[in-house]
Amino acid sequence: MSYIEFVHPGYTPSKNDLVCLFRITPAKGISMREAAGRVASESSNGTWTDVSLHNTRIVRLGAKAFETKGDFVKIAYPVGLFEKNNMPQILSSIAGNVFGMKAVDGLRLEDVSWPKKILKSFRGPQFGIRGIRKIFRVYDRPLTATVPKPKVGMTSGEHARTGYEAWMGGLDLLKDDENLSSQNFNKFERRVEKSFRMRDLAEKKTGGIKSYLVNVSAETKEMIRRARFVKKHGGEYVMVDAITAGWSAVQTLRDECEDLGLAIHMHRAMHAAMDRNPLHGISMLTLSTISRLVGVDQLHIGTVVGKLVSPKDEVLNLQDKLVNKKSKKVLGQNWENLKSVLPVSSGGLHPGLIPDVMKIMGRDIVIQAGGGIHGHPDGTRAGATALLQAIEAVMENVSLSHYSKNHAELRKALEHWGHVKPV
Ligand code: CAP
Ligand code: MG
Repeated sequence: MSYIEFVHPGYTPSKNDLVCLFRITPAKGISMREAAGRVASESSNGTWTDVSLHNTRIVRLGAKAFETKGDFVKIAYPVGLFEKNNMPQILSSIAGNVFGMKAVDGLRLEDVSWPKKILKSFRGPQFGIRGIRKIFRVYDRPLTATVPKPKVGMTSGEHARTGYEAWMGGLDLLKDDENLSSQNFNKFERRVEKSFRMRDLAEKKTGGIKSYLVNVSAETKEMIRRARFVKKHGGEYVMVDAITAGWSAVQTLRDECEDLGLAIHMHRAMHAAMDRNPLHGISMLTLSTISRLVGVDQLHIGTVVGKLVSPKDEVLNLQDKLVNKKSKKVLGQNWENLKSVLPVSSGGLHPGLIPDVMKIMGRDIVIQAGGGIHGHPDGTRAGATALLQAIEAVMENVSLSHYSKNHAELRKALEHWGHVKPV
């Protein structure tokens, strides 16, 4: 089949088609129509030359580039091209060789709309936002988390004590950093045992419900062992660096977490290697749909105002894809009965930025601050309290400066960082 046989202007996708939105920068001498045909061909069942085997079944499995607007092209894929519940195979098709084609100077997978037959073959989130809130019995404010900083280097005892201080300061969640796993100075088992002992003590003293996002990222069988260890020690969550661990590993972890009843917090480390270039790679929006399908319960989506790139329109589109039953943004998506994913705002946050974050993202989020808590002049516990006070001020519709008059921890945080937007 020649490339042009994969171009079908005016085709209307069937409800069974998977649809991709690509941004295509054709190579010199290649028209957009030819580039679209090449992308549709290479990502489905074509190749650079005609081949002898050519029958209706094969033709029917070919993708169809059916709409071009500027450098954005929509391509429809028959569901039969894909294996259900097999994320690696689906991505090897729609997000595989195509990125290396000489016919394009740039190619970015902007969004994917998933047909019901594929959607239903994945587990989706176990808890959803409602289920997560039920763990803490906190329904009206953002959940709060902190990562002990320096991100790696503490012993398991120092880590657990930092967690205790944060929980005693009022936070809901302790979180491992993305590159903390089981280094010699902070072995996984020791950290889990000590941190949950501290958690139990903090719960007893505060009367609040506390939990811990334990990073189990590792080789898949080891991740399963670590998840079981967390469960044995009374944990409610595991955390996984899903992009560096790999989607099939996350699918296996998701299956295990169903049996263990553990929620999954997904860190997105390495996403910016794919999504930062507006002309080439895979958008965070696409990655967010994969994350909801595979079934994480919480996902980092940026802050707009913090230290890492996260444009406002992207953050709002991500919230639409993760939270709503029917997403409207970009390609839209009816998520059927798949539960929602709780967005996490993190990266350079401190109390002075909380009003901005909540104004943009609302209250159905997790707010994570690492440096913005442990860098507080009076230490971790005061930093945690200052973060909660900033949230309380927003909830009561009071300015931070006014609220800080009777809240010393917040006042100290504002004196120290003001409203600085870290870079
Ligand atoms: C934040 C963080 C998170 C980033 C990840 C860090 O620490 O722990 O990994 O938020 O980025 O290591 O930088 P701070 P994103 O609170 O001290 O900045 O949330 O955008 O995926
Ligand atoms: Mg981190």
